[in-house]
Amino acid sequence: MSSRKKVLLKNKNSDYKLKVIILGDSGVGKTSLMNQYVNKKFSASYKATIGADFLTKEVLVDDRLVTMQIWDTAGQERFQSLGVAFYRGADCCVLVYDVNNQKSFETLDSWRDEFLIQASPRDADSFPFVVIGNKIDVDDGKRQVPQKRAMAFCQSKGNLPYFETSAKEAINVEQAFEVIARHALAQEEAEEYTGDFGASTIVDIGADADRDGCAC
Ligand SMILES: Nc1nc2c(ncn2[C@@H]2O[C@H](COP(=O)(O)OP(=O)(O)OP(=O)(O)O)[C@@H](O)[C@H]2O)c(=O)[nH]1
Ligand SMILES: [Mg+2]
Repeated sequence: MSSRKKVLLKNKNSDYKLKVIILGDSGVGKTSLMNQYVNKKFSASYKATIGADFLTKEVLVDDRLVTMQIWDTAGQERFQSLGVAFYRGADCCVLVYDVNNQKSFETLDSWRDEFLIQASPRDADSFPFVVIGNKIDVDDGKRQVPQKRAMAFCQSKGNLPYFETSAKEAINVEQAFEVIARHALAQEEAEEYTGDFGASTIVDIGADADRDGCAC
């Protein structure tokens, strides 16, 4: 067994810090999704987000403790850029629309483009986006975007994971964020291995540890 093993050692508090950014039109439920996920609360009253705000949540991803910093942005300010610094270092971008609002679906692409311009990730094609169609609890008759159409969009953008949720009824919210965390962690690790080591250290423990019965 001659393969050399590389182990990524993190600093003492060995959490991974993951930055997740939620984008989408005003009123689609970005704040509600974040509140449902982090605080398990839902409010029916609408209070538009101003600028951006974040909540953190610690989660286990395959036995690794990660801290997700979830940034909720204001849909009303889509053309007022939050600035390049805000997007920098993002590990996953969540694109939210309202399944009962066709326009909020049609703007997903421009939210995605905007993110890629601002964040300018090293590899735009592989950057993890997750798409959420929210408010599925609303009367079926009011639905404007068929699931098939949303799935076709996600497929055309490189097979993006797609979830239909209700922040109100807590449907699929946990599941969506679990996948978001997983993709964000994979992205963070990929970035570290491509040279942005930050406070981490790569230790090459070599082949010796694998060798059977030979101390040389
Ligand atoms: N029925 C239903 N209503 C929802 C759901 N999610 C959010 N809402 C309602 O939709 C309205 C807008 O929700 P927000 O979470 O504030 O929307 P937002 O995307 O954060 O809006 P901005 O901050 O303006 O960008 C509020 O009245 C929420 O109560 C849902 O899953 N089902
Ligand atoms: Mg909001």
